[in-house]
Amino acid sequence: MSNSIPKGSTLLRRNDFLFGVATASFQIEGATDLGGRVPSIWDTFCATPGKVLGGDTGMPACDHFHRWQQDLDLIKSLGFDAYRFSIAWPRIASESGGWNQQGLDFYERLVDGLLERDIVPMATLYHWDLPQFLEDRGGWINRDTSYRFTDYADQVTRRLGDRVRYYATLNEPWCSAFLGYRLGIHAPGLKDHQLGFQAAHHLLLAHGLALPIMREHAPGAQHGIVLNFTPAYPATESAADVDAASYSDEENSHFFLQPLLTGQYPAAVQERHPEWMPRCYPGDMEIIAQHLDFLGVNFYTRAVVEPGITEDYQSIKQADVARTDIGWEIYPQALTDLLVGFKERYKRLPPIYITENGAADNSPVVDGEVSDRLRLNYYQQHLQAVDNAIAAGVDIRGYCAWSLMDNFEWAEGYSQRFGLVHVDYETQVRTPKMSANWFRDMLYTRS
Ligand code: IFM
Repeated sequence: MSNSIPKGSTLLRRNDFLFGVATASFQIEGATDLGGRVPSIWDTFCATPGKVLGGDTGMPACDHFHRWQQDLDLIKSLGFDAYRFSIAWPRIASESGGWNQQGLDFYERLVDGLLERDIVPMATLYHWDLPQFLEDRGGWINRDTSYRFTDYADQVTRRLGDRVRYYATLNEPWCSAFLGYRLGIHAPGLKDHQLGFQAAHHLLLAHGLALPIMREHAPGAQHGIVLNFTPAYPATESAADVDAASYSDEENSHFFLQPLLTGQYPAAVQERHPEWMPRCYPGDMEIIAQHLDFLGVNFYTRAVVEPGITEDYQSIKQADVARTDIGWEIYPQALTDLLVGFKERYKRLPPIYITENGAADNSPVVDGEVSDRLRLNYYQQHLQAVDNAIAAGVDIRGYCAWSLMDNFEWAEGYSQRFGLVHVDYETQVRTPKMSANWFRDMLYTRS
């Protein structure tokens, strides 16, 4: 099979460049009622009619809770160096305030299983599955949730310590805050601008409060956070479109990244929407702007925007552009531009890991094979985009494909398949796709 990443590319030449696959607890584990797990906001959201396509739920997902050993063998057989997974807070916490040892045992076995297979564990503490009992107390609108997260981070890192080599506090707080509390698209489904920004602040505060404790329990691990970015491009060169795109980036990207790296929310957002700004206590911004060992960057697509009629910006759908099956434009140059732009804007930019990148390609199994050509092309183009950013001087140290296997795609249910490995949800048979085999061949021929 052809290997379209040039042989001399930095990605393949550097043997310290980590290649991984990523997943998240609620999307793959299933077993939502086992092992002492308490309900999460996603169980509630799925049970609410009309919220998730097809009424799909976290059951059965990939039944990874029972099949994790087979899944780790799969990762090994595909030649990946690292596995980025998330820990389910609802498997660890209990409403009475105690900690569920069965949940901690599960993740301890998983981490040890990775180490036995010589796969680097990269754990995310929060990939959107807030225990429902905390949402009942206000969720991320309630400042207390940031402190409850800190307690949870304490428990996990106390148990797993340095065996996990990379810890991320949060995955994509933009989604938790804005999709969950501002736009009503994700759990818990609230729709209020101010609530969205308040949730964002409490998530970032949770991150900053937890980091010192995590470092104490896992001094040899790398500690960071994972953000998602959909950079905006102006629909035309008009000043209005350029301004709309620039403001969109301030609100959606820099509102999350800038406080982490400078201790300040972007002035453009504060000036335009003082009424949306979160309540901050003295000292919060210093807590948020802790040293980061790494920044995780999740990238899928770009947005093309113009001023909205009532909003500051609106996305417009481009005609005649390549798209993945979920409808997202394929535009790899935006990944290079984004990374180079960060290097230009932020003096304190930490080393970067691309913690998610991938495509929905719903190609079926035919005669035991999945010819996911769209996904394969997407990966080749985006690996080239990462290589170009490295050549431009950005310190990028790893790349995780999203995802190891098809899984529960949030509000889209099981309708969108992002996996390198096909999952038949009825039989739980896993079938590596053409893209998985391409990765395997590439990874095994690294110099
Ligand atoms: O499936 C999600 C993942 O949970 C977070 N990042 C984007 C992926 C694709 O939508």
